[in-house]
Amino acid sequence: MASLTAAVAVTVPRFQGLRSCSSPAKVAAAVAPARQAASAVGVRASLKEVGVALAATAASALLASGALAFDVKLGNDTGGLEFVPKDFSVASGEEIVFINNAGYPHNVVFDPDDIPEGVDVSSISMDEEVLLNGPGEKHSVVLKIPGSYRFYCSPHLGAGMVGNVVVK
Ligand SMILES: [Cu+2]
Repeated sequence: MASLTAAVAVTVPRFQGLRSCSSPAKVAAAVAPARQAASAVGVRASLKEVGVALAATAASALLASGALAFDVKLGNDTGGLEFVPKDFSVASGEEIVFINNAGYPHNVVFDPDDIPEGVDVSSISMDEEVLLNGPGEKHSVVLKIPGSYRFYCSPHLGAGMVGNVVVK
């Protein structure tokens, strides 16, 4: 019992940066751009189209260069609520593709308090309320600044669906 309590105390607070409000001004600054985007459905739709176009362009470039993306499954093959893999490293600039696999809906939210300095979290993170609902739906991200990045699935944070990527 004591060890269980200790484990919870160590892991849970890492992802409560937005909720604990130890620095309300900082949190507001981090959240505001995402909220503005979420309120404008038209903007969201067109951004999505741009994203698809960019992804297609990136795919062509990757095919041409022979580079491969790093794939991460959302949900394991038996429906378990976890990223597979959940701890991994990539090269700076390597594309990471999170792919809905099982146990969805999922999403991929980077913890603004646990990414390298200088990274704009809104440029790499999904909004907390946006979900990948269908099989094979994806969230792609390219991380360029070296360091450690924590991320989680907001619907399944309580179930421990968290991960960490180190960019080298
Ligand atoms: Cu999830």
